[in-house]
Amino acid sequence: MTYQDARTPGLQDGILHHLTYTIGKDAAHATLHDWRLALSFAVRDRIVDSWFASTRASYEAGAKRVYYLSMEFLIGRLLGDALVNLRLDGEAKAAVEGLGLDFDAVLHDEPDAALGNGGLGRLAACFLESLSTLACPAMGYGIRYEHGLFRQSFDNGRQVEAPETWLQQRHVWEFERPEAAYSIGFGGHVAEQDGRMVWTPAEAVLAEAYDTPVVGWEARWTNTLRLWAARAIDPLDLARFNHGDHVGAAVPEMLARAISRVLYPDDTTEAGKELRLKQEYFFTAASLHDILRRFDSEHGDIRLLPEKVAIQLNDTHPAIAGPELVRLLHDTRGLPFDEAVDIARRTLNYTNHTLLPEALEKWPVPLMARLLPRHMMLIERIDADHAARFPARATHAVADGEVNMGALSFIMANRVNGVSALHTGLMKQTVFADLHALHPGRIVNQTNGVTPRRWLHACNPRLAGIITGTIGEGWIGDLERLAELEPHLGDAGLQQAIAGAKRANKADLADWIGATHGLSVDPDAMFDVQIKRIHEYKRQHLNILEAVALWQAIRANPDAGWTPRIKIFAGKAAPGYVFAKKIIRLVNDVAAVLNADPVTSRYLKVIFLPNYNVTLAERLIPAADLSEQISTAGKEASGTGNMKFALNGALTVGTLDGANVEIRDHVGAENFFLFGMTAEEVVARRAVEGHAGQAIAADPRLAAALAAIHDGAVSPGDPTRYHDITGNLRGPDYFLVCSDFADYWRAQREVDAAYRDAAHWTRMAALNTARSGWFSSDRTIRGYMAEIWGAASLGPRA
Ligand code: 26Q
Repeated sequence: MTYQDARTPGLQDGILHHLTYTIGKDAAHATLHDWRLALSFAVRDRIVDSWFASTRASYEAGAKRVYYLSMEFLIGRLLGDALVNLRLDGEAKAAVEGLGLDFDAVLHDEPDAALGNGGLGRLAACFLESLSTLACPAMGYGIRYEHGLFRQSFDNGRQVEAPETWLQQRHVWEFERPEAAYSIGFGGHVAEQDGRMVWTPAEAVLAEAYDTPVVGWEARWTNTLRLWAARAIDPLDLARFNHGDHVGAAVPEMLARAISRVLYPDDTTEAGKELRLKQEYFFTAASLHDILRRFDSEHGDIRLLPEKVAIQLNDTHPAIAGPELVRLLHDTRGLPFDEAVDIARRTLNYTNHTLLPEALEKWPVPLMARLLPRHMMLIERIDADHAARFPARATHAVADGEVNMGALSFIMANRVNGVSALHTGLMKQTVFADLHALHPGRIVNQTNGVTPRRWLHACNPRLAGIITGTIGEGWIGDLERLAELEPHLGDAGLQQAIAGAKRANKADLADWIGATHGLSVDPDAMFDVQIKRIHEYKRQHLNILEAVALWQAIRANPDAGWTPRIKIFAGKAAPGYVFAKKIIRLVNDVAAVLNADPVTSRYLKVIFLPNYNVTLAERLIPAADLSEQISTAGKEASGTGNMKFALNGALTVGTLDGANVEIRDHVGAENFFLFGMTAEEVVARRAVEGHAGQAIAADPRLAAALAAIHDGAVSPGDPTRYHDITGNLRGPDYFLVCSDFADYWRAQREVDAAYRDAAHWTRMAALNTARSGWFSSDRTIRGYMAEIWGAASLGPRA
């Protein structure tokens, strides 16, 4: 079934039409790039009808709209996703091959849109897809960064960053909307005029909209992702130009464009950066103006706002939405202050994604007051009024000369949610304990999810085909139906097919690794994968320490029947995070030594794949046997990679952290390799004086692995290279790598033994797939709709 009617020509005609009339090339001279653009335009044509129909249906229903405000949308490539959701993938492959082209090569020509750092940005992208699949009238708002997350390469094992340039190619999915543009002010002063406060900004930039349609499964519904680009209001300073200053005349344009030039590459706060605060206000203000303009065009009475609009703040990055909305309602529209605050608070909701103290956003009061003077006044008043109503506790948003954006978001939100059960519980007990006591019921949990269209159906066609062959294709739009697989898992043919699909995915990956990185890997070895941002709390160094210990054990006893393993790492470190970059170098150095060892490399190889992104994840996850989810308990808010692996039939070795807890509950403890301290035990352990030293003294393996690294076994020309890492682990070891090492080693040896029983392993892997249906982002979005937004589906089937 394809979405084609009498007016739409066949896809091949569409491709040729766009090649000629949009790209301006004839087939004889077209490059792969031209063909990819032509196919994308032809596919985009098919989305537009669904898009218009959705927009019409939203207006006609007068339904509540959901707005998802996020600094990051890590969307990756869009062509394959669009084809799958339009159910055009088969026709497209035939059409492209009919033109004599390699379909995969065409798909792989698309740049990976990396407008995000990691989990938070990818979650936003999965949510947009699910919002469309569920026919929830919604819109995503963000920034159209010219440069997304940097490209990573290695120079002698060290991370090197280069600018990412996705927009240097034509971005075929977007529609420029010059008519939707708003002036966004900064600085200046505030004065009272006729009893109202009036903010006169010192400077202003233009926010210009670019819309990308987001098509849901089977094109049931299509929402919009609206990204804002910054422009100067006057593109040229004519006075300067006329005085002969031709370069200076372009400076205002350069300064304005700087706001949407580049994504901040840190996934923990880099505090105090003025440009970052400007980015936050820029996109939040533009989005709120747009939301109110749309509201006004549909409804008369602004008091209806909370009934007709739900705004979700993706972390505190858009937290300035609170004061900005109050400013628009009170200063601009003249509502009484208390009513303005009440309306704003009933419209806004806030998702918290981290409890790490360094990632909780705080802005110096003087910076806020200089850049957004009226907002600073409003923040003080909102905070004072809140404190006056709840005098007993210290829950201020403004304290110690800083604005605490988490507290501000909490005070200004109808609902505040965590992203896994454990994380939500910890929010109540730790950072938001006092605010939670004042507002019990405000904090709710919505455990994260991932879209099964991209993360199983599209990225793992072999497994998806087997599932569909067994239970039909209903699972793609209703992932909990994967449970229907379970009664079939005793079938030897099905087991063989599942094992065969994994083996073929691994062979593909092995070929790719050989061709692109020159390392030969045996597809029958266990593929052990840790892919995520590099962070001490995620403990890539625990994984590599175990690799060194295993290497030593194999060397000491090469014929002990070791289970062959390939340890695969990928992930970027924030450019300023020195320790994380050192971990990358360590992994690369360990890889060089181990892979060159003729005795041990039959059993253990290590590779760090550069430039991790959504596309690489789509290649690795279907080929993984083992998923490393080994963060210090209490630190990973949820994780979403963990869900993608389980869904694709990888077993997890993991701690009781984030959504790991819920994954284990769903797939069964016997199908999950648990190790390590609980969040509570972590807190207690940290209080033990000399915990790392004790753990090292008790575990000769750990001591030897640390000593090898310390003594330069993997950095022979430079023996002190890793003294910062070994010093940290032997000393403070805040993330308790040493204290969890012995149990991690134990769990890994259980993994080895389990992998040797291939039939049993396949059964456990298949059970992971069959029992992961709950981790669909469709389930998550249904939860937000019912418990946070009060929004209804407008679709026939959702
Ligand atoms: C803030 C201020 C200044 C500069 C950067 C930042 C910043 C940017 C990105 C702070 C945090 C982030 C990203 C956080 C993030 O990705 N958190 C992850 O969110 C996922 C989705 O909920 C969870 O699954 C992960 O556990 C969590 O780490």
